[in-house]
Amino acid sequence: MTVDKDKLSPEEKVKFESGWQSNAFNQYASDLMSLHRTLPDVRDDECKTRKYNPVLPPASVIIIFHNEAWTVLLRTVHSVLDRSPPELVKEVILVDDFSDLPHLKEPLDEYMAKLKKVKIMRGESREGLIRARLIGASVASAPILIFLDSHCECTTGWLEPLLDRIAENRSNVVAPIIDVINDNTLKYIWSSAKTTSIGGFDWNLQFNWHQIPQREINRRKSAVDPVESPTMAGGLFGISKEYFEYLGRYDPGMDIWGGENLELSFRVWMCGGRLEQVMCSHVGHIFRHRSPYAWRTGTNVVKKNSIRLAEVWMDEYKKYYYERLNYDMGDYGDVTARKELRKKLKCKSFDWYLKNIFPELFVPGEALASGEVRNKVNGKTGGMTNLSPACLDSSVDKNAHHKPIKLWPCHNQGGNQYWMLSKAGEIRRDEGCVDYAGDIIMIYPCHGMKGNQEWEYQADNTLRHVNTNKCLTLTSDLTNVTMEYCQGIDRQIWFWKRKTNE
Ligand code: LR7
Ligand code: MN
Repeated sequence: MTVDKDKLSPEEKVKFESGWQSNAFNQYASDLMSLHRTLPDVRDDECKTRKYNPVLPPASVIIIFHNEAWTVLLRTVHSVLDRSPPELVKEVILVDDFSDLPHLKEPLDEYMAKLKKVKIMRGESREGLIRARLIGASVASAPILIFLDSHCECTTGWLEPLLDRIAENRSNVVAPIIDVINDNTLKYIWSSAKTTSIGGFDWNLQFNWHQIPQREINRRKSAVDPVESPTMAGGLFGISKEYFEYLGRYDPGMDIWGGENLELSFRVWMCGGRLEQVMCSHVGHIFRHRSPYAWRTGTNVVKKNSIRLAEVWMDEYKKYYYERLNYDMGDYGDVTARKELRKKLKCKSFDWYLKNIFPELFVPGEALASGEVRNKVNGKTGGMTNLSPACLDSSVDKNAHHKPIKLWPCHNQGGNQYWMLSKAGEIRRDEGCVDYAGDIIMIYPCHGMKGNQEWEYQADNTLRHVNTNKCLTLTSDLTNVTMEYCQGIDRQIWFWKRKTNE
């Protein structure tokens, strides 16, 4: 639905704006739409005729929320009840994570009282999504747990293929294909990219998507067979309740948001389970560009959660994440109990996981040099008038979109100044490579074919672009980087923080 804001009355315009403000999606549009709207059947044709185990175990569907919009939450619940065989949904458990919006109190209780299968749980304090899910799981009475975010819509046939995989083997942990519900129009969008991508992560410990590798394409008989996935996005998945408990649920020391998805993904694989993306199950999710609700003040919860998972699961590989943080760890609490869990379950090593489950991931250990790249000459960088040590700087987002490389005062905190020189001659961060095609020096997705992405760190500490035989050079006004013929002048001399042979 497209709402033309300019045609709204002044009062309606206020509602429209505040809907966006408090949700980071178009609540106004959602409020105009049916709670039982029809969705397209986006499944591959082959999915519509697939046969599943005739006796599937029923599920408890757990939906956690903090200050969710009324119509969006209700549509999530109705989409579960409307599009699942009734015998397969034993209950829907709503966990209110200490919301303060009034519609989520009595009005929600009253509304849900009419839906026999729906239970509402409320905590005494703000727990964050991880502990909120633990509350839901602790009261669930069905053999299968299905977790959903509170702004989802399930499509026809979403549930059976998930349950079927768990019925097949209780250690299969399954995620649907997560389609996009547009944050503005609320349109359910089907994109073929979703059916060719699976979950990964980068060394910032952020979840990302990558292409299904050839070995998985070869292994499966059909394109709609479930795909093994190194990680999952985290919000939408199914797991046997018994297996969830056996595996140690979640780390209750994780707060608010983040990290739990990789933690559970690593744990599943390393402790004998299997994580799958089920291609015949489609659930929509409203992806938003910012988080609309309050987090904790004064602590970086994502960093804390990520350090907890790195400490317990990543063995010697945790250092690649810590380098990004410049080893500024802060207080991440006590992880002894989680380490004991890993021992008790006799889980495999992270090295095994990388080699067997995610061999596509670039491992920084294979880099020749890493860390900040500092010029010999001080720069006039970052709009500062005084001269300061100048470092190569660029943000590299998940998709390695085309950002120019700039010069910025060295800040010694990793982040946008953390680079790796790969054996293939790439200057890279995650999936982004420094690329020069004769114009601006940019970040471009790494293609592994040398070409415009091949650099040589020469004995005189210059960075030579092999294709053009030019060197990365500080501009003569000391404010930017450019490419010039290599002369070994000071403006062409760069120092990497670490070299592997040191
Ligand atoms: O303090 C909180 N308490 C909550 O109950 C914070 C959040 N929540 C609820 C919230 O209302 C929502 O239902 O938790 C759910 C997830 O929060 P979102 O929707 O703000 O997060 P997200 O969709 O950006 O987050 C993704 O990554 C998270 C990492 O911790 C969780 O794993 C989310 O479940 C996950 N969402 C998905 O996997 C959907 C697909 C997104 C992708 C990729
Ligand atoms: Mn979400």
